[in-house]
Amino acid sequence: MIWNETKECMTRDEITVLQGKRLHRQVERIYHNVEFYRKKMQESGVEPGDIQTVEDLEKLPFTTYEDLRNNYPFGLLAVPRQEIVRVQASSGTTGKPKVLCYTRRDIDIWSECVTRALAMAGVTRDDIIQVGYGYGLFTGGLGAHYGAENLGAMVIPMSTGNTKKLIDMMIDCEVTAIACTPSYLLHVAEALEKEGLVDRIRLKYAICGAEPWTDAMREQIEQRLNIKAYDIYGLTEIMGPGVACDCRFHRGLHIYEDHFLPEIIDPDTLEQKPHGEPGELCITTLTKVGMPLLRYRTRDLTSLEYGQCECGRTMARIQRFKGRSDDMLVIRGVNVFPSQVEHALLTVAGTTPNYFITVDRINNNDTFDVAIEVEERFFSDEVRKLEKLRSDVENAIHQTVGIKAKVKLVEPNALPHSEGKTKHVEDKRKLSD
Ligand code: DLL
Repeated sequence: MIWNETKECMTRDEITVLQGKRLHRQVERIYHNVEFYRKKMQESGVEPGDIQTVEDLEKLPFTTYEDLRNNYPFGLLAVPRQEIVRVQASSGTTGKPKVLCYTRRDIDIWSECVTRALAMAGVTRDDIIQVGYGYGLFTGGLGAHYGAENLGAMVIPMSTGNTKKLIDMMIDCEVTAIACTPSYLLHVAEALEKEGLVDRIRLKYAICGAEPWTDAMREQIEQRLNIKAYDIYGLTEIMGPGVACDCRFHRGLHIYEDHFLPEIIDPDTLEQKPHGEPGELCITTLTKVGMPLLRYRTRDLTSLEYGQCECGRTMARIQRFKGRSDDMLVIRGVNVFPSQVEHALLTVAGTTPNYFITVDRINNNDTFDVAIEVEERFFSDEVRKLEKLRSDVENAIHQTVGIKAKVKLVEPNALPHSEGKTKHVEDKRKLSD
């Protein structure tokens, strides 16, 4: 099945009734099949029968990424392992990744959600789409790929890392749509401009996500490439890309409420916030079979708009993201936790745990700078040793985090120290304007 207009335009009452039914069924299944949730519900005296409507959501326990890590890799499965046909993963704060397992049906629903998102952007089976998200454990590549195939479009699985080839094929195959991170698309725009090739492309749409971006960035992409650009949101734990996407009015990202039950909570008190108020987005998966999650704390800070959109869709809209309630940074589309840098430093002798990360966006590219205090002796020894240490640190960070940092080694006490919680990060990007 492709775009389901009926579902996307249900009345609020119809959505609420459908969500209540699916929530009830999901909680029954989870209670009987996932020990982690059964124990949590028993601890708070909640029985599956207590959950009949969306109003009962508050009685259910939250799920955090620590819970996922503690149950790595298959502890939260709600089906026998033989029913799982795919695993995807995303980096966690330290060590083990967060793993997500899909049944065949989960993959079908994921594809359908991405198909809806592409259709919302105007992509049809007549389009030729390049997928420029990474393929592999990251959900971007395969998620966009299956959604576009399900739509019936012609898919070119470019993945990341070869801009020249991407541009060549974009021109030769007369590509009309692209799915990639917004910062990468700006990089592509720059390369096209440099080679004087902008007039040679046939691109009409871009579906960009995986990292925070601004309306200004969207307008720049649209103007420089003469296309329409759309925002797509998602996270590995819930599914991958396609949890929500914006329409041509760009008044927030429509979340597919028939599959995902969103709520906004206060990240400190964990109380639910009234409709429209800002806080942390939590999502309960209503139809996921393999690894369903209850009240998953995304850590993404936003608010939800429930009024009908000008496009006619009634599904709630996620408003501009205001950042995150934890210390995760999304740099060039990659999730980075400062503690990963700390772990990388532990593997290199001569470094200290005193580091400072600065993230900025210069010419639409994210910069990732890390300053690290190293032992005094490196400054009295030959320069060669300092340079070797710098390159070891760069490699260790690259291996742990997955992207390259620009590393600067400094003398002991050169970085700001504090008695209380030391600040390790400055994010200079203005992403919430
Ligand atoms: O980034 C899935 C994805 C792939 C989404 C391709 C869109 C396109 P993770 O690697 O698990 O999954 O990272 C999820 O990235 O909690 C947000 O903080 C951030 N994020 C994802 N999409 C957006 C967006 C994929 N459109 C984390 N705007 C999320 C802002 C986004 N932040």
